[in-house]
Amino acid sequence: MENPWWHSAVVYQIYPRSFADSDGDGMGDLRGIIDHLDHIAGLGVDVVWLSPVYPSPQDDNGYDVSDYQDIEPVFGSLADFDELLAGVHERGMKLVMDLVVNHSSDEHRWFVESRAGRDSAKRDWYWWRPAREGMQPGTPGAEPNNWGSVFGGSAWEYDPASGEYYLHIFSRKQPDLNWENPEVREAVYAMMNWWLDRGVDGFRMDVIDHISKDTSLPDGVPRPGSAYGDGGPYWLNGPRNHEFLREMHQRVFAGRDAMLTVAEMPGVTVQEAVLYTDPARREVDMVFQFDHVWVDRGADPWLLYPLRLTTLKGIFGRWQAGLAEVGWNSLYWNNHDQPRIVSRFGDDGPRYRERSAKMLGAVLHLHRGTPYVYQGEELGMTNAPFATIADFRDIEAIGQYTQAVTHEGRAPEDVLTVLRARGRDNARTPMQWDATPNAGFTTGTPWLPVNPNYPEVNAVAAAKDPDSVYHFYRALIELRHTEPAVVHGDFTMLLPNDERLYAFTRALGGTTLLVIGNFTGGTVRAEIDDAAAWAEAELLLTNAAAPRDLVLEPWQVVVYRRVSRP
Ligand code: TEU
Repeated sequence: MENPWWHSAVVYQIYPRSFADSDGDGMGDLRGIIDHLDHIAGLGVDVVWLSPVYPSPQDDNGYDVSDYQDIEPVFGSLADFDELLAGVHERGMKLVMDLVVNHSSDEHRWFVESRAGRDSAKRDWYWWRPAREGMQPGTPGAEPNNWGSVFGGSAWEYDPASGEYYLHIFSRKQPDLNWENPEVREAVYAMMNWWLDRGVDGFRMDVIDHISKDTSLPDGVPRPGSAYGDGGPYWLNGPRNHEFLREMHQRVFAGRDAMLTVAEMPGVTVQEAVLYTDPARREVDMVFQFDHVWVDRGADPWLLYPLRLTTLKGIFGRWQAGLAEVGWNSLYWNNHDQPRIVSRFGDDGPRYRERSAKMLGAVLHLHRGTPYVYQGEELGMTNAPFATIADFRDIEAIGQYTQAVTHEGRAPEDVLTVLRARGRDNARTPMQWDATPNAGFTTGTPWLPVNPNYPEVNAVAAAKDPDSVYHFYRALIELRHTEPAVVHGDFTMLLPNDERLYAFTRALGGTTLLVIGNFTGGTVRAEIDDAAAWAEAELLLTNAAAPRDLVLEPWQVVVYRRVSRP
């Protein structure tokens, strides 16, 4: 089969709420995006992915959709959307929408109808269940099972009017849709076709490995120190998940070759990802796996575990090898749920912020797969200085804090330490456009304060400086578009036991690329096979002075190329 276009593509993610505000209400909007399309196109990316812009009560910043076929008025109108789509297409890029159909908002008319009574025609569109046998409905512990919600508290909400509970893996304002019901599936497919017919080029599919549940809804293993059990095994990659995606493919994707589907799948394994992305099975193009962003998590959710580079290399190495023959990787450090990568695995201090941001970008982008750039990553944006829990806006941070501190007796300072490092609001501070007040994001009061480092870290400054992170990302993306070994080359991990250097080769035909990233603030010599020859090879890209004898400066990355003559 011919290689699909997205094998050589790079995707840029926009979180509309935090991107650019055109009307001074403190919230980003579609016209703000339209105004800044040249910044994105200038990077050379191929695809823009928009986080949800649908009408929503914004309980989870738009991941709670109350109407799948319209635009949230705070963001604009369908006319603005069409203009944005045209602007993206004019610049030779594609536009991918977020698809949030594991759950809807509780304010969606489907749920309003479902909630109206036990005999509602849409009752079965969601997961309604009676209280645990022998228990008084609505009393503590009477929930249908012991599952905890991802955002804290029980995964069940009691509805006094009908005496039943509904399931919500995420917030109580995000009831899970019942994919067992064929009417639900048909309604979703119809909506997806409506957007594709309007001209959009694909979907990023939110928690799409949660849509099939074990319908017996058994209790989960109790979580240590928590009142709740782990429902994950019963809602992740459930028995009918592949079947549902194949059906979606038949009803929606078949015959639309120019589109892109990326399935967000927390907890997906390499083996399952091969099945989900095997083109012959006709499910999805690629998955977002989570192993590498969970690398610094451990048994205790409220402890910070330092990065072990060997573990990270083990994870990427496993994914690269597992999808080498069949299937396809996506590559990301950042999105709207992850802390900023330069603060997480790099050094966000003044001396090495830019250099380490470039190193991290290069190491990621030169793997095999489709890279994703999250807004601000191309500027080396950093985590924000959150002082107290009152500084956070994210429902996940607030919900988890309440559960840990109020219900589980954790020390507030310990919980805050983890939220400061991992909290999703780190990714959601407004995009830093220039050095004017509020970083040029808004003329009003931003919904979440701008990171105070915007006078130095901003897009205008980056555009002017040829050595900026922005121009480095541009060069990386160009390399993907011009050097076939970046797209198709075989991947070999080097130095798997080294805690300081991340090194690998990519080989295609007679061309071999060598990538070495220094993950430390010290000088390190790369002791690899054939080092003398590599030291003389063509240096394609670096973020510091050309090294001698493969001695890398702090946070340096080098990309060498050798071409053997036939
Ligand atoms: O995220 C799913 C998901 O896996 C998150 O719950 C993630 O594990 C967690 O936030 C890490 O801190 C998707 C969306 O990307 C996220 O923004 C939504 O809140 C969530 O689904 C529910 O729609």
